[in-house]
Formats: sequence, structure tokens, C-alpha cells
Amino acid sequence: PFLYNVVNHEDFLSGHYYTTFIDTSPELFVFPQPLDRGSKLLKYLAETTVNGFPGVPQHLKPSLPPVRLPQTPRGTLPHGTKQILDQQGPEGLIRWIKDQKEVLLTDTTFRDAHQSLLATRVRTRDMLNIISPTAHMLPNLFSLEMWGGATFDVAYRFLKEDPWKRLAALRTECPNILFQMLLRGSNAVGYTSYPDNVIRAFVKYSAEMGIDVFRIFDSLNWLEGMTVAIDAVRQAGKVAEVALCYAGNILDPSRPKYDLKYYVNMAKDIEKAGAHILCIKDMAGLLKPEAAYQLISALKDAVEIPVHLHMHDGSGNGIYAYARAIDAGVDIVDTAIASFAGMSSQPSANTLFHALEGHVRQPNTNIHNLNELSHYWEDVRAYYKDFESCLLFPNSEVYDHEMPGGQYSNLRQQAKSLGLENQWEKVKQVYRQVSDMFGDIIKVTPSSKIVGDMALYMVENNLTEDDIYDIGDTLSFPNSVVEFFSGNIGQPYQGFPKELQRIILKGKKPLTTRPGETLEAANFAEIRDSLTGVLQRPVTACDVLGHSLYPKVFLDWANFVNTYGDVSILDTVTFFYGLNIREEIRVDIEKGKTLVIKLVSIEDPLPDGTRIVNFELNGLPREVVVKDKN
Ligand code: 3PY
Ligand code: ZN
Repeated sequence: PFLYNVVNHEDFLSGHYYTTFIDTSPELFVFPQPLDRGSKLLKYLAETTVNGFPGVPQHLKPSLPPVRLPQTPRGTLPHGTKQILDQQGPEGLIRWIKDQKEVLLTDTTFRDAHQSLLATRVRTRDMLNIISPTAHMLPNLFSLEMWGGATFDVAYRFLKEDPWKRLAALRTECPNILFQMLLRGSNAVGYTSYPDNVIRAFVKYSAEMGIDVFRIFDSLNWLEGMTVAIDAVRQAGKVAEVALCYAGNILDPSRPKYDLKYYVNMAKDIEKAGAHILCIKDMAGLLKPEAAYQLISALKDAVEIPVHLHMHDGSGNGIYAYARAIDAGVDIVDTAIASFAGMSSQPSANTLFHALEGHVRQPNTNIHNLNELSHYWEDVRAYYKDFESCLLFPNSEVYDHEMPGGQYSNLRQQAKSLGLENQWEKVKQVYRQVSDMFGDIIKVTPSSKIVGDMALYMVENNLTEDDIYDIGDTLSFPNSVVEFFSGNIGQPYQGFPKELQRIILKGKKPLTTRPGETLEAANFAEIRDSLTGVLQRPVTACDVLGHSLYPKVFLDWANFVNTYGDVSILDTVTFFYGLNIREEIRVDIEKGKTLVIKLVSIEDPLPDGTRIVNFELNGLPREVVVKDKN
């Protein structure tokens, strides 16, 4: 604790310390009380066992067999793309990509796959168990997309974890494959615009903590919304992969807004803006196979930089579209491990490998290893059954509703929490209607969330499109919708629909410039001060950034951790469902320190609605009183 106090002392940090520093700083000797981690965990287990986990239907704790964990292969870890970047820089890496004959793969299992299938709920613990085997077994991957997008706020908000710790822990175990994150341009990993200094600091720390490739997009395909992030990534010496989001259908002449010319022009602008790699981000899986061939062919002609294709497989056409894109010369494609692939997720790496047998560009990967890893993820997926998006079959209706894969399971959860689950079909249909009302906008976070919010609002309040125009002046629209029409997340291609904008803004003047230009810079020193004392530990730069992006979510998480401790050490089934009566678990709280926890009994409710929950902690009886909220 003394060393902690020293290195976090203001004078030490600012360099204003002298040989008398220790004598004149008595606060260095004020040590935090050791935390009673056992009592905090018991409190969490008692709460979760009695009241369930928020958002998870209360039912018996599932009894699942142990996961099939592949043995980490012996021997030294093979070098991979991380070494190429570290030794040769982004330009060297780009040369290397262009020299490859085989198509390269990015694995999305640790990020988009579970964001899209399981409402982003996969916990760090389940990733950490498999990261080292992955590093050994798939060393030829181009990258692992394992951070960013919704994983950042979901970690704090629902999983009660520190997303930065996830990044650092995975990085330690995987030093050979590039780590890739999804960055929403000026929205960072949030749903609103942030001041430029937040974007710059976020990129800088993400790079320092281990991110190599930043996939940057703007939710309206507005290049201006990405320029600060591109610059920050280049300054950090990392790889700026800049995305154009694919919307519409280039094969359909009746939908000319997003035609081939639009994408070719945007790709050229992206290259000029300093991108190392161009990404086509088909977040909903709308790129049909022939369109993939035409688009990739045109883009390969238009730009020098490598082209990386990201797709979701809702329609089931993903593998065919990838095969056509590969014929057209795409450099890298995104796939997930089989048991986390397909439907709203990415196409399966395992299937793509077989689909390309006999093809000169078949990816250089090991199918046996892919299958072994798939067994692990298949077993882990069972932990998260309550978050499944319930997509049972490839559904080509995605071409109608156009909902991004990463949004599907999350919006469904949102609809469920509003009691609209049995109106899900209607929500999907209104979703597309709203998109058209908003001017056929690009739908990807946060613009997709805004469309989703409006759709839920209309379904919940039984409002038709005509109602919006007829009585819109009297309605109070969701905050995110007002923000969108105010220009606070940027400018859509070809502008806002004027009449709807007038109705929604009710006389307020919209912004027409880049929001980051006028947002007041975040005061990091002030945030750091405000967090001192809240966290019961030294405040880090990562905490300051977490708070800058999500003040309330961050503080709720901090309070949660103060009350319940670090619950990321619990196994996932216990984390979601608590304990069965007479069940005993062992929890490793640190190396060589294990708590043995047994749930003995839960007593009947007392008149004040509380229950006494009896445990044994390392053999000694302990009781916890919890309010029964049922
Ligand atoms: C995200 O922004 O989280 C996405 O996955 C968008 O596709
Ligand atoms: Zn995606």
C-alpha cells in the first residue's frame, strides 16, 4: 500500500517531490483497510440466489457438464501478425497482407459473435480460459477482434467487470496475434458524441493496453466523424482500419441512394483520410453474393490499401458472399468459431475452410484446432442460454428489416424488458419503417439504436407513421431521437428529412458542424479528483476514461464493486444463478488463496420482507440478511 500511495501521490505524479517528500507527506502512511472479500461475495451470492440476476428469468441453476477445454499445445508460441506489426510498423504489416495469396481471417468470437448471439454477455473468465490455447492453435489469424463495440459498456453495466482488465489480461496471454477493436468514431464505445480529447485519450490508452488494429466507423458513414480517431490511431503507431458501412443494395436500381458509385467514392475518401486498411462493414449482412463480387472488385480497383470484409450471416448467405468476395480479391474476412457463428453472428471459420477446399485462396488455418476450439465455445455457450437471441434458422427477412446482427439480440432484450416480446415481429417491421422515415439512414450503433428506440416507442404507444406527422407536435420523443435530429451524432448522407426534423425538434435549431468541435473538453484532472474516495483504491487513467464515457454506468459499477467486491472471479453459472442449497463452491480470490463457500439454507421471509441466508465460509457459519424482492 505504501508504494501505491507514493506512485499515485499528486506531487509524485507531477514530479514535485524532494528528499523530504516522505517526511512531509504523512498521508502516504494512511493505508486502506483490507477488504473483507469473503463477506462481499457472500452478500452477492445471497442476493443473486434469492432475487436472481437482473434481466435473467429466475429458474433452477442449470447443471452443466465441465467444458471441453483443449490442452494448450506445448512448446514455444509461434510468431504471428503481432510480431510483424511490432517489428515493421503499420506499413510493413500492410505490405505483408498484400503479399499473402491466401485469404486472411479475423476471428470475432471474443467480440462481435457474442455481442450478436448473446447480447454481449460473455464474461472475461470464459475468454481467459481459452485465449492461450487460441494463441497456440490459430497463430495464422490476421487478428482477434476482442474488444470495443458494446463489450465496453456491457462489461461495467451488466457483467460488473472492468473492461480494461479484460484487455490487459487477454493481451498477457496472447502476445502473438493482433488485437482488434471496434471504435465508433466520435462515439468511441458509446452512443453519443464525445469531446475530441476523450477520443484521443481513449485511443491512446487502448493502444497502450494492447489494441493494435482499430476498426473505425461512423454510424452515418460521415467521414468527418472519424477523422479525429484516425489521427489518434496513426499517432499511436497503430493500424487505422476505416470502415464504410454497407446499407441498401447495390443490385437494386430502385434504391439508388447507396449505389456502387457512392461506395467507391467513399472508399477513395477513406484512403485519402489516412486509413491503412479499408473495411466494408456489413453489419446487417445485406451484401448479397453477386453484390459482394461487384463491390470488392470495384474497391480493389479504386484503392491501394487492403480490403477487409465484415459480414453477419442472418440470411445464411454469408459463406457464399465471402466466396465471391474472395474471388474478387478481398484480403481479409471476419469469421467466428463454428459454435459461435452463423445467424446474427459472423459466418463460420470452420465452414469457410471447407467451402474453399481446392481454392488457391483457402485460408491457412488448422481445421482440427478450429473444431477443438469450437467444442469449448459450444460448452460455454450453454452458460448464457438465457441471453440467446432465439434465432432458429437463417432468415432472409433480414433483407427487409435490415437490423444489424449486433443489435438483434440486444433490441430483443430491450423489447422483452418493456413487455413487448410477443410483439417482436411488429417491432422488426416498424424498425424498417422508422429507418425509411428517417431518410433511409445507415443503421449501425448508435444510429441503429436510435431507430430501435423510435420503433419501440411507436409499438409501445401504438403509434402509426401517420400519427407521428399528425400529432407529433404533442409527443415527447425518445431522447436519442431528439439528439439525432439535433445533429448531435453527425450529419446523414443527403441530410435529414426536414418535416420530421421540424416535428421532433419543436423549434430547436439543429447542429450542422462536427459535434466534437463545439463540445467542451473533458477535464480529466477534475474527474480523477471526483473519483478519489469513491473507488476505495487508487484511481487509474482507465477509470477516468471509463467515467468520461459513461459517468453513471461507471459510478454504479464502482458502487457495486464497493458493495460486492470483484465478482468476476465467480464461475459464470454461479454468477448468474447463485447457489443451490447445500452446494459448495471453491473460489480462487488470488493465487494460492481459495474461499470454500457453501449455501446451507435460506430461511422463510421475516415480517419486514427480509430473509436470512445461511452459509459456511471456509467451514465457519456466516449469515447474510437480504431483502426478498420477489
Ligand atoms: C457496434 O457498434 O457495437 C457494432 O457491432 C456495430 O455493428
Ligand atoms: Zn458486426
